[in-house]
Order: sequence, then C-alpha cells, then structure tokens
Amino acid sequence: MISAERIPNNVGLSSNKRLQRALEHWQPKYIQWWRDMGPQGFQDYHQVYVRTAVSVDPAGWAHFEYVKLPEYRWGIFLADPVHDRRIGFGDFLGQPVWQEVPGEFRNQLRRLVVTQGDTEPASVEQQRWLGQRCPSLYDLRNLFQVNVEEGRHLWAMVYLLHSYFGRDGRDEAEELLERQSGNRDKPRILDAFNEPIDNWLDFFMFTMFTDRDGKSQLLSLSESSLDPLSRTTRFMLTEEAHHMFVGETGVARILERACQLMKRAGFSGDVRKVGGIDIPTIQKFINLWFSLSLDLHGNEVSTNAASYFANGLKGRAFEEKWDDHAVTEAMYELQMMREGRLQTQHIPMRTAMNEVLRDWYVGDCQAGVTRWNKILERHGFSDRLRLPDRKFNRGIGMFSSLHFDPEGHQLTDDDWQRRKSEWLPAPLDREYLLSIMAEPVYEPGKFANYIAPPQRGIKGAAVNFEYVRTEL
Ligand code: BYC
Repeated sequence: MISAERIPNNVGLSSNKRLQRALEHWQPKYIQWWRDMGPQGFQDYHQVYVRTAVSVDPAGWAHFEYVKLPEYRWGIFLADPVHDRRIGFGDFLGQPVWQEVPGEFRNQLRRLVVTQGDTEPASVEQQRWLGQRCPSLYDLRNLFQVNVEEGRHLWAMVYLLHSYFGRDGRDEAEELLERQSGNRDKPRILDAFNEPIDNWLDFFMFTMFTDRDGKSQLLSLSESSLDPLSRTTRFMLTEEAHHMFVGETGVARILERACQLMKRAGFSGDVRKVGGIDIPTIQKFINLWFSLSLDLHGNEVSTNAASYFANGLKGRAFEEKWDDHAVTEAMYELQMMREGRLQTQHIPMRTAMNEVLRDWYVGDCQAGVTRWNKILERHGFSDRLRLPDRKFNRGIGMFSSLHFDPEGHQLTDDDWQRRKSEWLPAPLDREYLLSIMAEPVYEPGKFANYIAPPQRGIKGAAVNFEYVRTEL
C-alpha cells in the first residue's frame, strides 16, 4: 500500500483512491528505474544532504536532511490556484481556464506533457556516472540534488498523465520509464537528451544551457489554459532555479581556477600543463550545449507552435509583458535562407512562437555569459567567452542542413568537416577532461585542482560540510 506520507503532496492524495491505485502500480517501476538508471554507486550506502519539497509556501517550501537516494520523498505539488484565472492568450483569450482536458486538445496536451516528462528521467540517465568523477562532496551533493528534483519533475508529469489522460496517460507514464537516453532502439524524444554527459564540464554546461531550456519551456507551459499544467510547471520553476545556479557557478568556478592557474603559469602559459581547463575548451563546450539547447526550442516556423498558441496550450515566456495576446495580425521578422542567401522575411507571429521563445532564451543565456566574462575581466585577461551564432551547429530547423561558423558565416561541407574540431569538443579535449577527472574527490572541503571552491556552502552549511556521507 502506497503511503501518502512517503509522498509529500498538496493534491489530496490520501483521499484520491484512483490516483493512489495508479501510483501504486507505477511507483515500484520508478524505484527500479532509479536503481538501474540513476546515480551509479550511490544507492544504498550513502546519505546525501538534499532538500525535499514539502509544501508550496514560498517562505519554507523545502526541508533539508540527509537521505539515502532511493528513499528520497518524491512529492507532487501544484502552485496555489489563482482566483478566477482566465486564459491569457490565443483564440480563447479571457475565458475561464480549464480544470479538465478538453477532448479536442487531448492529443496535443498529452504530447506536450509526455515530451516535457521524457526529458526529466533522460537527464538523470545522462548523468548517472558523474558521481564517480566528482570534483568535491559539495558538487556531488549538487549533482544528486539536481537528479532527485528531475525525478520529482517526472512525478509531476506522471501525476498529470494519471489524473487527466485516463488509460492513454497510464500507458505513457510506463513508457517514460522504458525509453532510455542514447538507446538506439528506444531513445529519448528530444535529441539533446540522448547526448552522453561523461564529464563535469558537460554537466555544468548542460545545467547552464539545457536546464535553461527547461526554464523557457516551463515558463511557456505555466501560461497554459489547462490550469493543473500551469500550476504544476509554476512550482517546478522554483526548483529549476537551483539547477541553473549549479551550472552557472560550476563554470564560473572552473573559470576562476583557470585564471588563477594562468597567472601562476605565466599569462600566456598553457593552463592544461598545470591541470586546469583552458578558455578555448570552455568555449567549445559553450558552443556545443548552447546549439543543442537552441534545437530544443523546435523549428523556426512551426504549425505545431502556432496551434499550441491559438488553442491556449502553450504561451510565451512572461505572456503578461506582451501587449497583444491574441496575435492574429502581428508579424515576426525572421532571417531565412532564400536561394542560398539570408533574407529577412515577415511571417505570422503565431507560426514563429518557437523563435519568439528562443529569443527570450538567447537573452537569458547571454546574461549568464556576460557574468562569466566579468571573472576574466577581474583577473585582467582580455579573452572573452561568447555565444555562437544561432545558425551554428544546428540539428533542427532551417539551418540544420547547412553549415556555419560560430560568427554565422556559411561554410561548405568540406570546410565544416575540416574545421569543426576548432569549435566543438574533439576526442582529445574529452580525453584531457577525463584525465583530470579520473580521481574523484570525496574528502570534505577538498576540491579538484581544476575548479575553485564555491563562495559559500548550501543552506548556511560550511563549504567543508560533509554533504555526502557514507553509512557503514
Ligand atoms: N529533437 O513543429 P516543430 C527540460 C520534432 S527541457 C527531436 O518545431 P514543436 C529539462 C518535433 O517533435 C524542456 N525532435 O515542433 C532540461 C516535430 O515532430 P513531428 C522540455 C524535435 O512541437 C534539463 C517536428 O520536429 N520541455 O525541461 O513546435 C534537464 C516538427 O517540429 C526537436 C519541452 O520540450 C528536437 N530538439 O517544438 C531536465 C516542452 N524539435 O511532429 C529537463 C514541450 C522538434 O514531425 N515540448 N522536433 O513528429 C514542446 O513544446 C515541443 O515539443 C518542442 C518542439 C518545443 C520541443
């Protein structure tokens, strides 16, 4: 019998027999998946100082304690309802939001929930070996915090599938545990979630750039007319902020350390010789994860996106900041390839909604890169990190069949093949990173040579706190 105490929630689980029965069936499969595909080597003998969502009260929504990972209390939370909430965009603008799924939008909504849900376990799978190469206990704890919360986000989507999509929803919930990141026969739905993450630079870039796509998409889903979807995703955003913090500060600490080592090695010294991660390598990983995450916003011109907007299923980030919420007449200026040349075209904004969200995303990423550059500036270095052009290394959308350099200049196939390892991680770069990460650092307060300690610990605890402890 599933116990509601083991599943913190504000969805009335103890009085909802139907949901309880559905979860009773699903939960053991989830736990088995977590053991098989979650953090490898950290299931039974380690206790991790993690936060657990226990309510949606902004003043105290989380509880911090040592937990064995498979015993984490994955909960189900909806942000508080907004009184008399109305549909904020599209063809049904101004009507009351929906508490149930309208039949005509069932397939589209299910597809959105499944796509969102699929990314969550995928990221845990991608990151499952990183604990064995961690730079410190502080970072190990952050990795596991991100992992358990992605697990909770899967629960959030499974709650919606079980509660609002009947039998199909139950089947989809099972399949979310059956697809696997990188599996040739049953891959995860979106491409970036099939990429391996085998070193900590990948992990920090992923949490900086790919989790930020999570923010983009959750912001747009939190505008949804389906109120339970809106409320679920609104609360997920609370946890997402820490994931991006982990990514941004992780890269910042690697940069800080690179600057310290560069000074020690002599200004122009090769920082790899003293065990650091050099700026050109950091730039290559920015190029990779930014371009993969741009792809996650879909095609520039999309009838799916237009129809999600028209039907009120998926809005824009911060929809209230826009003046026009119907968007029936507005046009969007898009750079398109026409007869081999880039040309500006005006297309109906509804069909450009993926691009509109991508604009928001690029701005948010740029702010992070600007903060990283302040570190280089503070240390007196003239190098700067930058986001590559949007056309660079795209796998989805109208630029995916062409090649561009990071400045956006078009390249021939041959030039691209010849030069891509200047801009994207090459096998030798990965080999180098694995070589400096081969030995995990499990001693409290100690940090691997390539990364600076954080400025402060977690939730007021010291930097040298034992964030992960072994149970004998
Ligand atoms: N990879 O009309 P289009 C997160 C497909 S991350 C593979 O542009 P649409 C997290 C597309 O499915 C956020 N296929 O598509 C982060 C379609 O297929 P069909 C996750 C792709 O629907 C870190 C076709 O191309 N949430 O939370 O407008 C850790 C036509 O494309 C891709 C969501 O994604 C791709 N990248 O846009 C943990 C929100 N892109 O119809 C978690 C829900 C497109 O030809 N999803 N295709 O079979 C969506 O809103 C939309 O599905 C997308 C795609 C924005 C992703």
